[in-house]
Amino acid sequence: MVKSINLIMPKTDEDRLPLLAQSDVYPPPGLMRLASYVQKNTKAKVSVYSEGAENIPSYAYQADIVGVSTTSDSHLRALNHLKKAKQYGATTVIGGPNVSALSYQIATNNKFIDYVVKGHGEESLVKIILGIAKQKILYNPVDINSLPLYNFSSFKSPLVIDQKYPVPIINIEGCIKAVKEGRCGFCAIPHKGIKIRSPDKFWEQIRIIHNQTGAKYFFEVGDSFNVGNYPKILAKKRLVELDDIGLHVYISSNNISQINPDFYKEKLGVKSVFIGLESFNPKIQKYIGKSWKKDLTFSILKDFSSKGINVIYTVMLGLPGENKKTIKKNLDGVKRLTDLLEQKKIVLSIFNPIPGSSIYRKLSNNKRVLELYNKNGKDLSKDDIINYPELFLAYASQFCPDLKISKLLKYFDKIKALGDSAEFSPLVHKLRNKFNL
Ligand code: B12
Ligand code: SF4
Repeated sequence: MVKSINLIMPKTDEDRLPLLAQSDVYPPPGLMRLASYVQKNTKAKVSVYSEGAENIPSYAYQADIVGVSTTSDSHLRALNHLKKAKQYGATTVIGGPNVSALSYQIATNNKFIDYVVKGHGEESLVKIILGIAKQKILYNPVDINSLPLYNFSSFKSPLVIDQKYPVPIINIEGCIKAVKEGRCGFCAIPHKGIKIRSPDKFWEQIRIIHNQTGAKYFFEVGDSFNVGNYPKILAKKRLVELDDIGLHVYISSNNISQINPDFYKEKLGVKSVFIGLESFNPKIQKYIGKSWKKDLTFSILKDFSSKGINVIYTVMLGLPGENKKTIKKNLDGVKRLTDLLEQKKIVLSIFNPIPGSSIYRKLSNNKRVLELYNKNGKDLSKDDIINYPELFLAYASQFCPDLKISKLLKYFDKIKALGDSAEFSPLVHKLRNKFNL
């Protein structure tokens, strides 16, 4: 009998706020990749739904297998979808980034979940479908180059292509900065090393989606686009018919000196670059393992901007060692950088200690943080539902002893006001409510 598999991407939880909600509506590349692999390797019928695009219809829960993705900010919703699917009698599977460091807790606490998939889902899902999965927690890494390209035919939620927002694709896995200098302290991405899809496949993937949907603007979600000579080879292999395709890419501050904004614009059609700066304080940068050269970085970003390429950069407040002085330095840094840029797009957030990151490991071994957090039935070592605002406060009391939450929120607003469209941090409104600010 042909099995039906429904995959669901939940929205960000209600009490959190999405950072880049507009791209939430597009088919999620992780689930599209899973769907195409399953279709190639089994006879199952796969459908993908996205809660960013529609309220999940009840028929989406009525399948032989229902798989749901989870991030730290969509976990509650993910659990609710799986509960509903279980009520309809489905075999339930959870996967996604939030599983990597919490697989044991998720498997233990949620009896309505049958399988917990760590890391890549392709092989594990096929094993579940074929009935040969032996454990509740599965881990089966795959090589990105062995995976089929996908189109959006299994995406069943309404697909609206808005050329203003880039459609996500995935051709690069891993981060050049993490490989060269180690992972940033706040980063919980589990991939080791870097895997890159052949340039032919990169453009072919774009061509398939472009032909199917008319989309002309794509978001390569790989953690760093500037990997060795990849951009150069991509430019050489660019298909003539894709001349008018635009790209949005992540660039890494680690090897920014190798980037030529002219080349990115003219040869690759890059329309927008996203760079993680996080802090303008060398001491904090050192602590989180993300140091960058100010003059060089400012000058390359200015160059991008003057060529009409949109520059989006991230700033995170509340990192270890943050105090009034360091926040003021961030404010000053943002002022100086925004003055250089034509567009002033900052993704501003308050540091969210997520499981899997090295800072999380430190705080979860800190006796005082645990004393402060583990109250009212909460237990950081056992729970999969984490109260991040409470955890942030417990962490901040030990890792940022000179930081006043009222100052943090005040300066958050000041920095936010400097950007055209600085985004809201998920933690901020919770903290505001708690402190009546
Ligand atoms: C692109 C992206 C986005 C896009 C999503 C576009 C889209 N429509 O999907 C946007 C900008 C909308 C976005 C939003 C958010 N994101 Co985001 N995002 C990414 C990014 C850069 C790439 C994700 C991706 O596509 N990877 C490639 C695919 C192939 O991998 P994958 O999604 O992990 O899927 C594989 C496995 O995880 C697994 N899998 C995934 N789901 C499932 C489900 C089942 C059933 C199974 C079996 C397996 C499985 O199989 C897949 C294939 O192998 C990652 C960083 C990264 N390098 O992964 C962050 C990342 C996933 N995002 C993250 C976060 C926190 C968010 C937000 C919560 C931010 C916010 N507050 O708004 C929101 C949440 C949105 C939501 N619905 O929950 C975190 C998650 C951390 C964590 N531990 O949970 C990450 C890891 C970034 C980070 N530095 O920490 N994001
Ligand atoms: S935060 Fe970004 S730059 Fe730092 S290790 Fe993670 S993916 Fe790489």
